[in-house]
Formats: sequence, C-alpha cells, structure tokens
Amino acid sequence: MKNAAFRAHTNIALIKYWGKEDETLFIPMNSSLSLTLNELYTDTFVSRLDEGAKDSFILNNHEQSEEETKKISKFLDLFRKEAGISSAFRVESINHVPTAAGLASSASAFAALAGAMNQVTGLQMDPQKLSTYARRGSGSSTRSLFGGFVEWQKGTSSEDSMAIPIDPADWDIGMVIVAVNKTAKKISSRLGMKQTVETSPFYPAWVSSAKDDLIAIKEAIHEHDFKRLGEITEHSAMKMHGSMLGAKRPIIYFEPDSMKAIQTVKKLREEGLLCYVTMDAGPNVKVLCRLSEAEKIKQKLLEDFTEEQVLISGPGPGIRPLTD
Ligand code: 2P0
Repeated sequence: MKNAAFRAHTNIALIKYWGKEDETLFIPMNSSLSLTLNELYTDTFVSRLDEGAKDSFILNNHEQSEEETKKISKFLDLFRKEAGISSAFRVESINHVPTAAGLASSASAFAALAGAMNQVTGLQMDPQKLSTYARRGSGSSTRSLFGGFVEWQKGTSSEDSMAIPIDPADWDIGMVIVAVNKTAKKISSRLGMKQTVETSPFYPAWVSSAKDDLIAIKEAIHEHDFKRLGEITEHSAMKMHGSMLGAKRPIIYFEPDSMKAIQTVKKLREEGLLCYVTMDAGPNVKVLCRLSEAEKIKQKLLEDFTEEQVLISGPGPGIRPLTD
C-alpha cells in the first residue's frame, strides 16, 4: 500500500500517568485510566516515498523543522524495522482542536500515526499490540487507540505495557474543558515527570496510591457509580500535582484562572451538581460531569471565561481509518 489515513481522538486521564520506569521504552511507573474525547482529534495521512527520499512531516499545513521531523522518523523506524522496509514517508497531520483551546495533544497525534503506519506497511497488528507501538511515541497515546474508558496497564515489559478498553462510557458521561491558557507549557511533561520521580519525597506515595485508585475507579465504572468515579478522578489529579509541588524545584501548573475554575466547580458541587476537576501538565481545567448537565456547568463557567475558552465533549471512539 502506498497511502493510508487515520483519525485518533485525544484522551484525558482520570487516573494519571506520571513518571517512567523506563525512559527509553516509555514504560510507566503506574497504570493509568482515561476517557477518550469526541471533540478533539487528529487526522494523519501518510504516503510511502520513492527510494532515496527523506521523511517529511507537515503539521497543520506547516512543514516542520528537522528536529521535529527527527522525532517522527524515530517513531517510523519502529514500523520500518517490524515490516523490514527502508522507505521514507511523508506524514501530514491536522489537529482538529477548536480555536484557542490550546489542547493540541501528542496522544491523538501518535495514535493516528500508529494507525496509519500499521496500514501503510501492511503490518496489520491488532489494536492491543499497536498500542505498545503508539506508547513509544508518547505514553498517553497508548490509551487513544480505544474509545470510552481505557486502561493503560503498565505491564512488565515493552510487549505488555498496553491499552485495554474498559467501558464505552455510554452512561451519561461528559467533560467540560476550560482552556485557561493556550500558550505552550513552560515545563514539558517529559521533563516534569523526570524531575518529580528524581526529587519529590511524595513520589513513592503517588505510585502506591495510584495502584489503589485504579482498582477503585474500575469498580466505580463497573457499577456506574458516577459520584465515586468523580471523587477518585479529582483526588488522583490533586495527588499528582501534590507530588510535583514536592519536587526540587517545585513544578507548578496552576494559574489564578485554574483556581477560579476549580472554585466554580466546588461551588456547583455544594449546590448539588456532581462535577469534578482534573488537570494535566498545564493550567487548563477539565470538569468530569454528566453529559446531560454539561451545558449547565458551562453556563456557570461563562461568568468568568469566554465562549471560546469553554468546550463540552462527550466520550469519543478509538482510532479508525479515513476512507474518503
Ligand atoms: C496523563 N500526562 O496520564 C498524564 C497526566 C500529563 C499529566 O501523559 O513523555 O505526553 O510522551 O510519555 O504522554 C502527558 O505526557 O508524556 C501525560 P511522554 P505524555 O495523561
């Protein structure tokens, strides 16, 4: 095959991934669990080039630097090696992220590229195995192979550190995303996790409590217990940020507007609405809620934020080929 195109949706972790056991193979310290989102996704087109050509990478219609292309080439090497081929590829990606959201994610990017490479090379790996390949591009992209609630089992080796779909999340689950700040983050997740693992005295507690949280959240999902799901989600995010605050030097992703959104969610909860915050390696706040109540939550957030800063999403599907 000469060309292939795939779509992958981004995901937000409810039990966070923070820290690597193996930095080269992207094996995490703890298993994690996420929700795939319908509204944020990446479309990636790959074409095999003629002998002698070099890899090229175009993102949102802009040719990327040699340095960025090198990262992609390293990822493509995994597929070239498995397929026993040496050809170069042209990779073109479009991030479908609403204006000003600032939520472009490596999770959907590497998942879409893994899907396209799996097809164009004729490897036809099953999604589980393919998730171990996506992982080598970016840890969180492992989980974007599937839709709904997805677990990334840390495993014991590169071959079994993979994603498993847990539940389609088709029981009135949604997220309200508050784009607090769209500028690029100051400390990359990769660096942030490394610094936390190496210097935070709270890190071992993070790892052991993430294990318990994972068991508990899977029970909550199984029982469709939304309140418990939300409580575990918020607690996991705050514990992850707590471990970062204990790093030397401290890693602080909170901004005044993040706190504003968190306070609003707290107030809504006091008024009886079930909604819970989570935050990643940046100041944006994501609110886990009932999809049927997302609009009400959005309206409340609009008292402090603009229309283009607040986005509602339901659960999204796993990767799929684009045929038209
Ligand atoms: C997560 N994050 O579980 C966590 C929570 C951010 C905070 O996965 O180094 O881009 O490429 O494996 O996957 C973001 O980190 O990091 C991330 P690498 P990645 O979603």
